[in-house]
Amino acid sequence: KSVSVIGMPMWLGQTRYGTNLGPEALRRAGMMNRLQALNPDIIDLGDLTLSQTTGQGTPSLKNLKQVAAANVKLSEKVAAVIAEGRFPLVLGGDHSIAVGSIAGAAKHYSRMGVIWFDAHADINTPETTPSGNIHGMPLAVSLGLGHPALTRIGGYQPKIQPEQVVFIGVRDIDPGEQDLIREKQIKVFTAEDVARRGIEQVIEETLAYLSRQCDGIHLSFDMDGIDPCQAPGVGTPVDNGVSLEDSRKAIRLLAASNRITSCDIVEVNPLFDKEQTTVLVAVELIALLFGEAGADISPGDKTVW
Ligand code: DIR
Ligand code: MN
Ligand code: MN
Ligand code: MN
Repeated sequence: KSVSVIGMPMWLGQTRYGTNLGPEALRRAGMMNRLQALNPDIIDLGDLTLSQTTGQGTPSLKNLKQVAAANVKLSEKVAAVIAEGRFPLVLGGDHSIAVGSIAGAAKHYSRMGVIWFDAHADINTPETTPSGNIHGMPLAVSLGLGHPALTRIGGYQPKIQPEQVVFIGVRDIDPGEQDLIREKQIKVFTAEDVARRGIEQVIEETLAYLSRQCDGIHLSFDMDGIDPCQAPGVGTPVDNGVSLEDSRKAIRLLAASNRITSCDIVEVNPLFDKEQTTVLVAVELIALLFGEAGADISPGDKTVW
């Protein structure tokens, strides 16, 4: 598989400076050498140039103008990478960048599925948001809900349908988000579901659920889905997350399925990290996604870990 890495040094989708330093921190931790040892056809396109100046939004859509402009750029880049037959790996940055990733990727598929690995549901709208932070809205935007400057990126909307979405690891859902998830009947595996039922079964059910109609699957992986004891370098940690071991297995199983067609790794904040823990976990998970020690593991095989 040919892979193009795109850095998105974005932090204006929330209010804590530092997620913009994520892509560079992953590179400094040796990500590209590790990936190129697995596959020489993994190239780094570098970071997109993004505004780092706050302002130009409203209380319910902070920094709207900058976030929208960044996602227009990213959607074009992701679309171009896929048009070349390559796999886009987008390094965040906060989770607002999923707006552009999904806008760019979804146009290549008739029904693209989305796996949303996260402590949060990120399905707020300007009407339901408790924070005004756009990183809490990208899934709603992709479903066509929210400000047109975001929902119309790429010239079409919605990008995906609710039945093409699966949440994994969620455990901090706002009331308005809960209403929308119920109304749209979106498939949810909470962190507790993962602990109780086992990650193998959760991934198997996720893939079976999306297999019904999806011709591509975007994995949007928020590092705060992992338990903060094991991945502390995030802006909004939530206790009782998916264990690191289960997170590794999830990625290995998804890699082995060969169904993932694009991916974001988001919300690494090196300024809140403890001795590079989270950065190194992110690098490891990315390496697993591209086949490091485990690409040949089939979903039924539970003995190898
Ligand atoms: C909260 C926190 N649901 C909000 N969201 C996220 O502000 O909308 N934190 N995504 O990482
Ligand atoms: Mn998120
Ligand atoms: Mn989150
Ligand atoms: Mn904990």
